[in-house]
Formats: sequence, structure tokens, C-alpha cells
Amino acid sequence: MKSRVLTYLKESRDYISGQELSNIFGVSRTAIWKAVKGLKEDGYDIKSVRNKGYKLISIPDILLADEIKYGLKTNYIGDNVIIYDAIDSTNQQAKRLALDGLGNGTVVIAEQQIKGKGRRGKNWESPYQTGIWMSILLKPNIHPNQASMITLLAGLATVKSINKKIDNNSFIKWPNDIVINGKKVCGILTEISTEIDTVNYIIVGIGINVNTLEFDKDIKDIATSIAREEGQKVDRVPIIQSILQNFEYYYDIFKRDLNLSNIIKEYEKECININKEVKVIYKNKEIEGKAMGITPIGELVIIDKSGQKHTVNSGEVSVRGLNGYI
Ligand code: BT5
Repeated sequence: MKSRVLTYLKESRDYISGQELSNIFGVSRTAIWKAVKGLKEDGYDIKSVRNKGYKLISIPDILLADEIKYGLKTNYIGDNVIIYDAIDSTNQQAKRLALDGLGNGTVVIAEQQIKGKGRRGKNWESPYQTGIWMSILLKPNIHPNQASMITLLAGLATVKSINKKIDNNSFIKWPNDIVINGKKVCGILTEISTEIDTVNYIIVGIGINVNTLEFDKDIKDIATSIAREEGQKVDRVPIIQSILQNFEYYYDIFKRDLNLSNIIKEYEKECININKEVKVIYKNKEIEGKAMGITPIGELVIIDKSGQKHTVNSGEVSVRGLNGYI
């Protein structure tokens, strides 16, 4: 009842009376009053005026599954959205849910992660209500060695969503970061469970600093948030919706082609590495050279000083000249 009342309140620009709502839903006015009370408890600011009824004034800055699903234009990503106030890691939780049988496209989000994960055991700081800490559970019929391309799809989906919101452009830093003004605003962690040559499930975890104003001392020189760059607080729900929509769009193309050939051009436009001097630590070797592009399977192509070409499919990359970011 709460979500049905909410939908009505959102759609009506003016006051709507309790009697009208009770007629529409065929329930008592008390049931309507209870639903409104529940919404107020969830943080919705709803004005009640005698003889006029109810009017929605503002929606809360907390993440609610109904808010995310309301108006979400996807076919399956986000059909099921599960939100936690606090969890160890949304990737970990998505894994547990995958083992419990939850389906393709399930989205797990937390207001706070207690043990947010970066790559190779690194930590991902995820303070309460300041960011988007989100994992998408996927069950594609692909070969395990195609899975790393999904990180690139998530990066492209996210960079486009952030750029829709801000004046200052953000860029992908291949393979799994998004940076604004040379600082990291987003990191992506894709994890996979496989059999010999099939995939059980893939979890793509996206962490975005949205309204963080202060960072811990260990990352304050390399991290930024959308709000810091924009100088104002930003709503998280539209960004989440946009990411899920963009992600589904690119993911469907990828599943059809099983490579990135139809996405690469767009990706390269958003990628800060291209045509820059880069240093990559790859398989314990350091490669220095110019990043030339991305291959159809998502590798970074580098030409070193002696003219030798290298293609790397993962690694720590630093881009020369990226202000404050190594
Ligand atoms: C990443 O790893 O960038 C992947 C981060 C993925 C986070 C998401 S949140 C939802 C999902 N659930 C999870 O548990 N994880 C995913 P990596 O490239 O290894 O970068 C990690 C490094 O980034 C750390 O060692 C810090 O230096 C830095 N870092 C940590 N927290 C940060 C933050 N909030 N913003 C910017 N940099 C951060």
C-alpha cells in the first residue's frame, strides 16, 4: 500500500485527499493514513492539510528499493533490488545471494560497507550514506576468460551516468577506475565463480564517492567525490538508475557479440589513457610507453619506446600527468 500511495503522491502535483486515495485503492481512510505515516517514517516529507489532503514535498536521501525501481527503464537489471543499511561488502553479499539461488540482474546496495573490497585484498572505504556501494549479480552464458570485459562495460555505463550529472568531465582510467580532475571517484571490482569452462555467476561491484566531503588521510590525496567536484550535494537514486540502464544496454550488446567490438569506439572516447604516456605493472614487469587503444576483447595496447607493442589484460596503470594521481 505504501508504494502505491507513494506513486500517486509523486504523480499528483497538488494535494490529494485521503478520501480520494481510499476510493482509488478501495481501502479505508485509516489504511491510507497508515501508509502515509509509514512513508513519513521512511523520511518522506509529506504535508497533510485538513480538507485538502496530502502532498509530497521531498523524498529522503536514503536508498529505498521502491525509489530505485520507480521509473527504472530496464528489462531485467534491477528487477530485484536489495538494500542494506550496513553490510560487510555488497560483492560478498551478492555472492551469498547467488548461492541462495537469486537470479540474474539482482542488484545489491548498501548505505555502508564495513569491509568494502578493492582488488587483491585492498580496502574500499565506504562510509555511511555518502556513496553508491552496489553490486550487480549476473549469470551469463559466457566463457570465464570473457568476464573481464564486464568491468569495462560497467566503467562505460558509470562514466556516462556521472557525466550526465556533472559539468566537469569524468574519465575511465582503464581498467577499473573513474577519475575526475586526476582523482579517483569510482572503482569497479568484478568477481567470478566458474566451473572448468563455464561461469556460475559474475558479480560486478561499483563503488562511487557521491557526497563524501572528507576522506581518510590515506586516500585524501588520490580520492574525490562528485559533490566535491560539483560543490554541491547530489541525489544518488538518479545516478543508480542511469547506471543500471546504461549497463543493461552495453551488456546486451556484449552478450550478443561476445566481445567489445561495437563498444570500443565509445569506450576509447571516455578513456583517459588513450594517447597518453602510461606505466603498467603487468605480471611483475613494468611496461612504459604510449597507450594506443583498447582491443575488441578489452586489452590495453601500449607501444614502448623501442616501438614494441604490448597488449595487457589487467594490471596497475598509472598515467603520466594525471594530477595528484599515481
Ligand atoms: C577498486 O579496487 O577500485 C575496486 C573498488 C570496488 C568497490 C565496490 S563498492 C561495491 C562493491 N563491494 C565491494 O566490496 N567492492 C565493490 P582497486 O583498484 O584495488 O583500488 C583500491 C584502492 O583505492 C585502495 O587501496 C585505496 O588506495 C583506494 N581507495 C579506497 N577506498 C577509496 C574510495 N572510497 N575512493 C577512492 N579511492 C579509494
